[in-house]
Order: sequence, then C-alpha cells, then structure tokens
Amino acid sequence: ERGQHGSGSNKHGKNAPDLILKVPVGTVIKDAETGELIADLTKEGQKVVVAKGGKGGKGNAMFKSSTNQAPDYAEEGEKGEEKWIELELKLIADVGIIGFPNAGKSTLISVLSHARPKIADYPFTTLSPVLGVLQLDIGKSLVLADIPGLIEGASRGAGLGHEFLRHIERTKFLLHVIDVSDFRERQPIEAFEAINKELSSYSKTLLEKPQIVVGNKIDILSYRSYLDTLKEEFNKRGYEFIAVSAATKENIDKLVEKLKEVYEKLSK
Ligand SMILES: Nc1nc2c(ncn2[C@@H]2O[C@H](COP(=O)(O)OP(=O)(O)OP(=O)(O)O)[C@@H](O)[C@H]2O)c(=O)[nH]1
Ligand SMILES: [Mg+2]
Repeated sequence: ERGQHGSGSNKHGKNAPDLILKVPVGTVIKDAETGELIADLTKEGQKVVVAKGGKGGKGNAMFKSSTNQAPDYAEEGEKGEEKWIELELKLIADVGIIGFPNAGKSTLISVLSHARPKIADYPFTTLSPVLGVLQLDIGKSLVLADIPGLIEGASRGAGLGHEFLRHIERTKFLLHVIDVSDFRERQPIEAFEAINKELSSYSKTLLEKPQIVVGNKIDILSYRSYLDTLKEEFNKRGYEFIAVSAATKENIDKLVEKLKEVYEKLSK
C-alpha cells in the first residue's frame, strides 16, 4: 500500500498499514514472475515480509529553511512495493502413504493412527490428503499422510495425482501400499512399478525417498506362498517388504516396528 502524503500544519504522512495475510503452516511463497522462492513457512507463527508498504511522506515542516519558514509543499507518500506471488501448500508429514486407489491406504492410516477417514469399497474414495499421527513407544510420533489419487498418468495430470504428488516432496519416507490379492488389472509388482514411474516422472528425487513396501489384504489371499515370491522380488529391488492385513490387523505390529526402525535410522 502507498504511504499517506505528508501535509501542511507540520504533518508527516502515515506509513502504509501492514497488510497481513495468514496462511497455513506448510505454505511455500514464490515470486509468480520469476518462480524464485521467497519463503517456505514451515513453523507455526513464522512471518515474512513479501512486499514493503510505502513510507509516509514528510510534512511541510521538514522542508523549512532559513529562506522559507512556512513551506507550502510536502512530500508524497512512497508507493508500496508491488509483487505477484504464488502460494502453494505442501503438507509436512514424516511418512507418505502411496499406492493405487483401493489398495487400502485409508484403512491402513486408520489402524496406524487416530485418523478416521471414510472408507468404501470403490476407488477414489479419498479425495484429499488425510493426516494421521502414529505414536511410537520411544516417545516420538510420526505424522502420516494418506496421499490419494495416484494413478497411471498422474505425473502428467491424470486424475488427482498431480495435485497431490507435491505433498510427497517433504516426507522422509514412503509406505507404498499394494493390494496383493488383486490381479485383475495388473500384477502387484506391476502396480508398484507403475506408481513409481509416476513418482519419477514428477520428480526424480521422489523416487530416491526410501520406501517400505506394504503388501496389503493378505487375509483374502488364497496362496500365502506367493508372499515369499513377492518378498524376494522386492528385496532384490532393494526394498523391504511387509505383508499385512489392515482389515484383520495381522502383522500391523511388525509394520509399526519397521516404521520405528526406519525413522530412527533416518533421524541419526
Ligand atoms: N479384505 C481386506 N480388505 C481391505 C483391507 N484393507 C482395506 N480393505 C478394503 O479395501 C477397500 C479399499 O480400502 P481403502 O482403505 O479405502 O483404500 P484406499 O487406498 O484408501 O482407496 P481410495 O482412497 O479409494 O483410493 C475397502 O473396502 C476396505 O475395507 C484388508 O487388509 N483386507
Ligand atoms: Mg483412501
């Protein structure tokens, strides 16, 4: 905003009042023209000046001199800085839960934490990221984010994927959930690779995040021996594999142990 003009009767113009915009923690501010990062607000209460308001103009008294004791001019208020900015909200979570629709991400976040997402037996039930908190017995807690909407083509904007891929950027590691009972559209390993392809097309660094592969829905898997094959395949690719049932909670305790282990390793 512009500062007030200075005026006669010795009045100094007022500085422009501050225009304060409140934004959620996790907001990234960029210069809309150059794309330059102005600030990354990751802490509660953090403040940043994006554009300075104009200073008030000096009043006529400031222009007094020996020859002009009552000047009839005053300074104009300065113009405030102008800037177009772009605000982007990125979640700050420790763990991102990814996987195809219907893999069981929402069910998993609800059994791991106190999140109570809607769960239904059709894909795309979850339309926006959901956060949950997992309390670890070491007095620490992990913030989990259920990242919905990833499908093939997500990195190019298909479905809701593009909208949510950015939320993965700040997580420390990923839980990649696959439905090991479902072979209708693709084999579980193909599902895993298809999602990873989307991650890497969006940004190479996303694929470098550590992933724990969670093979879900083992309660309805007819051939349990298939899990050994899967474990071998994932280990070969350098990933840990844990088979669970989010529905019956089988092996959820093992998964929590694994989450703790990875968290401790990454916090060193
Ligand atoms: N049998 C069985 N069903 C499960 C398990 N986990 C989830 N489901 C079911 O699978 C369906 C999808 O689960 P969600 O948790 O909603 O899956 P999601 O990945 O969040 O799916 P979207 O949000 O729709 O993308 C629901 O009907 C769940 O009850 C499991 O371990 N076993
Ligand atoms: Mg869901």
